[in-house]
Amino acid sequence: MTQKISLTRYLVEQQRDHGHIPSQLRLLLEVVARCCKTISHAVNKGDLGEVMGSAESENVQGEVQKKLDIIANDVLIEANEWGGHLAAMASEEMEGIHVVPNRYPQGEYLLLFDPLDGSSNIDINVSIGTIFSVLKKPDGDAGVSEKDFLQKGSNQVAAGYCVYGPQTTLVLTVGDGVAMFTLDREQGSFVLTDENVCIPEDTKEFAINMSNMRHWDEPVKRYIDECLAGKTGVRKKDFNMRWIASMVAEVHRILSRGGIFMYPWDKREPEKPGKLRLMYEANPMSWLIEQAGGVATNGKMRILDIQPKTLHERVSVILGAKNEVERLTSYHT
Ligand code: P6P
Repeated sequence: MTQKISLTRYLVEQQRDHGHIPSQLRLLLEVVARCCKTISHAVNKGDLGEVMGSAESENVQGEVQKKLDIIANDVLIEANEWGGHLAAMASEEMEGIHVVPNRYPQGEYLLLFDPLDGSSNIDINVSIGTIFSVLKKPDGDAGVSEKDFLQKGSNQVAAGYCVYGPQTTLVLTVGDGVAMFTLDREQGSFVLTDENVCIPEDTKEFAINMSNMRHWDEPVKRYIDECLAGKTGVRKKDFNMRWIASMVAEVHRILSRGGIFMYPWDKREPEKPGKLRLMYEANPMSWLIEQAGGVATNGKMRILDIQPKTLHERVSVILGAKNEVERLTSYHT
């Protein structure tokens, strides 16, 4: 029987071989993984627990919060305060940063997360997930402020997500490729089930919310029209379409079998550069995609090169199969 490699063993051996996971970062990642197990347990309760439905409140984005949004956020905040590995946290569900309270030692890392992405799918039992990104606090003054978080995605030291679907799977990169860990509920631990994940450079599967077609910019309309023309058009091959309305599930599909995912800017809210958030959705997902051999742009530039101006800023996202993302990006430029 093949030996099961736990997340802890993977992180220890990765540090031994590549040196990218100092002990404080390993502690951070193991705490986040434990949070994902707790969140998975809460999500799986469904109507059998007191976790479903709206929390009758709105988040900083003006979106109605689900009870599980707040539960997931609280789990991550409470579990990451006392370890001494973090200086502060930022979340889609909180307007400002959460500085580690003075009663605990402060560490050198900054943790950003979307605690439960795709939460509109909770009530219909469709996969949702937790997305996280880790930065290092810039050297300098003892305190920590929001501006310390405003770093390019290329500065990330770790990024990942946990998808709560038929399996609960943690997907992680520290800059040496992408590894996947499936939750072994009997052992209560994440077990390595895939590493050196690789996205094919070509695909026949695209993901976009087609109901927004009339609002898209011309380059996106051209790209999608060509996909829809299939064999009869310039692409000379037929395409399949998916839209789950859960970015974590879409990215997991792409990491598992390839594809391209798009949430481009559109005319509905022209003042916004896109719908998805740069710091805790697009940046971690873009690094994972690049580490698996894919490409991630906002239509004009590499997402990881974008200099953030505000914590909750949005961005247009095109990510996945190298040749497809480069084709659509070339239509923009
Ligand atoms: P729409 C979920 O709310 C999310 O932020 C992403 O996970 C998902 O890809 C997108 O929004 C879905 O947006 O407009 O199709 O509901």
